[in-house]
This record gives sequence, C-alpha cells and structure tokens, in this order.
Amino acid sequence: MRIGISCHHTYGGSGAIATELGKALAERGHVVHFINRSAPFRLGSFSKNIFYHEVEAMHYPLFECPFHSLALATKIAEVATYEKLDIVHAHYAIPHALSAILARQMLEDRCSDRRCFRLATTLHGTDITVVGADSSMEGIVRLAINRSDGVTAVSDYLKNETVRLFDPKRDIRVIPNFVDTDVFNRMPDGPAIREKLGLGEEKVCIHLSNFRPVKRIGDVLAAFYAISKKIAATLLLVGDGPDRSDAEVWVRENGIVDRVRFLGKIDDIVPLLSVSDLMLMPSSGESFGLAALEAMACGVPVIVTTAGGFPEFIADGEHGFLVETGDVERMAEKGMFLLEDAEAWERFSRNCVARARAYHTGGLVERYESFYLRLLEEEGSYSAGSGE
Ligand code: GMT
Repeated sequence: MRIGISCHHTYGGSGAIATELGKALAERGHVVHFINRSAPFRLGSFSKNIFYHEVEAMHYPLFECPFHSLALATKIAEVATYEKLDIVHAHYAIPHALSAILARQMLEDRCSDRRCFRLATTLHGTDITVVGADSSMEGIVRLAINRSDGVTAVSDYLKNETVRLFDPKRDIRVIPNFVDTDVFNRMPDGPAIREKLGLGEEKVCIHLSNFRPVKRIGDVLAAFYAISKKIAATLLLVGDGPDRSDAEVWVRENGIVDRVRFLGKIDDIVPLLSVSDLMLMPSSGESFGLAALEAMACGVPVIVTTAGGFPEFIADGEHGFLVETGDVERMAEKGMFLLEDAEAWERFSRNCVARARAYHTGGLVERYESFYLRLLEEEGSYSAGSGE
C-alpha cells in the first residue's frame, strides 16, 4: 500500500505512535509518506520506503499567524496525487483529519471521477477529552470523526468517551498503543549509564511527559518528596512543557534540587529507563499511557492512576499499582514498597516485561494493515498486491 501519515511532530505519544507505525509499515514493504510541519521527533534515519514532505505555510503580513492547516491540506492533496496514495492516516483529530478531508474535497473538485485516498483517523486522547470537549472545537472534531472513512481509538476508554461526547455516525475500532520490545528492553550496561548520569547507588524514579496539567507534575514531585525522605533516591524528569517552570520552583523551595534532575526532551529514552526502578505517572486522564508501556518493556514497574486507559493494560499488584487521581500518599507508600522489597521488585519487573510483549509492534501494526485493507475493500478500489 501507499500510505500518507500526518501527525504532530512535537514531543508526545501521538507523534511517537504515528512515527513508529510508519517505520514498521515501511519495514513490511509499504511505501510511507510523512506529511508534516517538521520531521516527527522519532523519525530518525530514512529508509528506502520512507519519504518526508515538509509543509510550509505562507507568511503574509495580513495574517497574524500562518494557516498551517490549509497548507497541510494542499500538501496532502499534492502528495496524494503524485504518489498515488491509497490511504492517508491522520493522527489526532485536528488539524490532520480535517486537513485530509479538505484535501479530498480539493481533489474531487478538480476531477470528480478521480480515484481518491481513503482517510483513516486515529484518536489519541486530548483531541477528544480536552480539545474536543471545548465548545470552540466540538463541532469541528465531530466533523473530523464523521467524515473520516474509518476511525480508531487507542483504548476502550477513549472509544467510550468519544461515543459519549460525540455520538459518532461510524463505528470506532480500538487499536491500542504498541512498543517495539526489541528496542525497548533493559540495557545490560546499567553501571556505565549510571556513571554517565552521575548517579550513585541510590534508587531511581522516572517521569516522562510533556509537562501539561493533565500529567499532574505536582503529584509526581510530592510523591517523590515523601519517598526521598525515607529512601536515597533520584528523580529523573524527562520532557518539557508548560508546567516545568513551576516544578523547578517547587523543587528549589522544598530543598530537593540535588535529588531531582530535569533532563529536558530526550529522544532515546531506553538508557534512562534501563537504570530506573520506578515510573511515576499520576495523570488525571490518560487515554492509554504509552510512556508507561515503554517503561514496562524495560522492566520498570509503574505507579499510575485508575483514570483513563491505564487499567486496560496495567494490573494493580502485578505490574505496579493503580491509585486514585491525587492520592499522593498511596503513591508514595506503594513506591516505597517496590523500592525497598528487592524480591517483589524482581517479580513486578518480570511481569512488566511479559505484559509489554503482548503489545509488541508486529501484532498491532498488522491490525492497522487489516484496518486499511478493509477501508480500501469497502471502496472496491484495491486488491492486495496490486500496488494501485
Ligand atoms: O492526547 C494527547 O495528550 C496527545 C498525545 C500526545 O501526542 O502526547 O497523547 C495521547 O496519545 C498517546 C498515544 O496514543 C497516548 O498514549 C496518551 O495516553 C495520550 N495522552 C492523553 O490521553 C493525555
């Protein structure tokens, strides 16, 4: 198949999943065209089946800001025409699905009998629960869902929320997040990584996110603060975003500067996960929680909330612990249990690795492939292997 992918290039789970999906599809022989504002952060090196088309929005003094969504629509139409795309896969309802809908209309407008791409849209989370729930965006998100040819959501939770909030006209298929367990596994050279990071013998907690309110960084810090009063530990904070400055102030005011490391945006997180003993992810609503799955693949037990999609792949007392949102005390208590009981930690760590294997890239990418095929067969324009 010839597949166009449009996603947010910035640091975050939807861009990570879209990019890993594109790379895996290319390895399986499909031709993948990324159509983006900037190269997605995990794209890395190119392969013979991967192409990247940058979207350049026009700057004109009359416009306060450039119309990126319109430029994206034009670029999708152009790439779809010249590269004969079978599928355009939009990740996150806006602007990608909308721009693709507009691109399709542009193509139909130019030539009504022209064979057009099929549009697959994957809902990732806040496109529904935060952005889509805002009255200024609700109608446009509903249009993006209803005018896509097929829609997937990354968890049952997100599917149910979409149905509750939007009462969509079409079925939504659940295809969960995935992880390449050949890449995400605990590296054996932990001591060398620890030395590079300036870590000693202390326990290591980690949090990875884009530091937005939904991630509840304050809870991460409060739980770690309680843990670090009893146990020698360092907290690695990976990522960046609006709540980082407040977090830095909190760390200074509470006198734990020497125990908290703000590492900023780091693409290769496997070495960091490989020296981590515990991941703290107390989000108030996480549609899936890719960072937790990637941590588990590296043998790191997780403490997460019961909110959103976490319970769909994390079992309390097996892979870590699920706490009510905001229950910092229980987070700290369960965190200390895992950091102090070496035997329990080994057991949890092994469970995590085994659980993550059930979400290995291959199986989930096949589900996307068959989803695309179904869309093409519905239209009757494609037979597998035709390349057309
Ligand atoms: O919805 C978002 O917040 C954006 C998105 C991202 O780009 O970070 O994250 C979402 O998509 C991921 C991949 O499907 C999920 O693993 C995350 O749980 C989800 N984030 C939220 O629901 C907050």
